[in-house]
Amino acid sequence: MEPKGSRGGSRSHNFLRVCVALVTLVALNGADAARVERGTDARIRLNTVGFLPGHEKRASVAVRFTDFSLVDDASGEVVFRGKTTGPVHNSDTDEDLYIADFSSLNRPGVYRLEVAGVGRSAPFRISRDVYDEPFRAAVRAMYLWRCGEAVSVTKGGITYSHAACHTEDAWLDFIDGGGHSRRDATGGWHDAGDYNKYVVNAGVTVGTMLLAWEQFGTQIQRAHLDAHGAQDGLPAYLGEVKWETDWLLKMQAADGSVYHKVSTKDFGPAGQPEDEKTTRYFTPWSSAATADFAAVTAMTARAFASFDRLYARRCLDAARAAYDFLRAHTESHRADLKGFTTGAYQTGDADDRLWAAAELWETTGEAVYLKDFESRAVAFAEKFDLDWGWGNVKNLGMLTYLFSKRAGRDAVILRQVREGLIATADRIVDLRDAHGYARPLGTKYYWGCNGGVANTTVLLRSANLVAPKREYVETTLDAISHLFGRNYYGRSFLTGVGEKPPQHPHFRPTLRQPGKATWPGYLVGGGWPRATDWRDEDENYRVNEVAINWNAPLIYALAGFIGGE
Ligand code: 9MR
Ligand code: ZN
Repeated sequence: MEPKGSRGGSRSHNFLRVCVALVTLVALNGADAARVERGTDARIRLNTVGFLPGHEKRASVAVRFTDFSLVDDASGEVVFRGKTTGPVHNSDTDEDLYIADFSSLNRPGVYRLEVAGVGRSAPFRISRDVYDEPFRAAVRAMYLWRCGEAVSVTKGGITYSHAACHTEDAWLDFIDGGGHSRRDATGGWHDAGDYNKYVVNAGVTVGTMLLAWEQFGTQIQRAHLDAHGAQDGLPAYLGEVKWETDWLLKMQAADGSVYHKVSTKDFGPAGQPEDEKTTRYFTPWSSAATADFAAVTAMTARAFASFDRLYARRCLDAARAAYDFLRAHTESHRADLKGFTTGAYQTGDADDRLWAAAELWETTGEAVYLKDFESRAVAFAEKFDLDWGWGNVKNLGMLTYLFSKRAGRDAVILRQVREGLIATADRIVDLRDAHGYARPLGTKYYWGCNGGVANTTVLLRSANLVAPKREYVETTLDAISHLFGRNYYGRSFLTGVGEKPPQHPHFRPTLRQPGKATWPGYLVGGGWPRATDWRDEDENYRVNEVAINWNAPLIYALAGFIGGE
């Protein structure tokens, strides 16, 4: 037990501590001994990155206890004492969790939570800029995902880099009339742990990042991002997005349709992307890809209008062409992916078409798009889905409609959309309240559900814009906290960030290469089908892969808090 108020302690205290430690070590098994050695107890689970002054701060402890204290990590001074509440029974992890609330501790510093008789947490910070570096890391990871050019980042004396890769993208063999010829589709980001490039997933990723720009552009401008994307007065953040939208523009066929993906036939081996020399092909178009393309190029036109008018015009022309193609092809058309075993990203297009109509209307103000959006919107009984992602982008369309400053919206639909958002955000808050780790997605686990947790923040922050409520912001912070360590594992799910982050993500630059440093800034998919199924193993792509569409909502979540805002 720590003497209160001093960690250095007197000599007799130190002697006592050594005795206690020895006795404990003898009594514990190997794993527990490792825990004692590390000085932290894995049963005390909290956001290991830290907290913002003026916001809620909680930990979940998987052992019965009542008294806890917060200790300044440098001085050993006890700065806060409290009693836990609970237990909350978590059905997904089958645990009784005791909740330690230290929300009123706001003084900036580095602290640990100590529980008498149990141990202490990992160190964490309280500071206004606590999420700035994780934000930069997550955006930097997008840069390192770049295909088609050499990238390099040096952090903490370690260089993460690859040479220009996939410079032959891509071959037209699977496109009618393409023959064995090439058409330029270099650039863009690799999708995930694999190096292929998929339009549907690019769409939701760019859409989420541009929404972050629309809502939190001021904060993002203050983030001091690396300069990789900066060019001709373009903010670095938009420069990074442009790396992807430049590629997307190359994915559109002359008739306005959009090829579904650029991919090898089968997933490639581990290794650097420049060493993957297998032929990569365009696959035929899909209506979902075409609609997502229309949506994000229309959004891009808005975001770039004041920086690069010509580019904005080019994006809008491309969006219109995609939309016109879809008007002439009304069926939901899946891509013909025969011959490919890589990512499918096949999805019905009703939500994608709705999104495209919303973005085109918002960018142009033209009634035809508004009419199309509204007739599609009434067909959705639920205006928002709490759990969404690449296969369901309806929320993005609904949000654009709701936030529009344009005149002409149907008052009834508008009210339904507004109420739908608020009801959905309230449900997310309720799920958070019922969960022992305050997980806003409740007890739902699936492939990439860490991205799903991050996605809830888009609805929460958006609800907060139309009907401000403290819980919406606090629940957003709970989502971040969950991903940064207030979870069953007591570990951060973002590589290189926080306590015991994943060391072995499913990510080809490091896959099966023990000893190679883990690339920082990547959110892993998370455990499923059970909450307890996450493993930090690089072969386990079902739970430990990384992906652009999971990083994007984390970028969104963090963007809103840059500089403590
Ligand atoms: O994120 C995708 C998940 O929703 C699907 O269930 C899964 C299986 O189809 O695929 C995931 O996406 C992967 C994609 O197909 C290929 N690149 C890696 C993606 C993340 O695992
Ligand atoms: Zn590449």
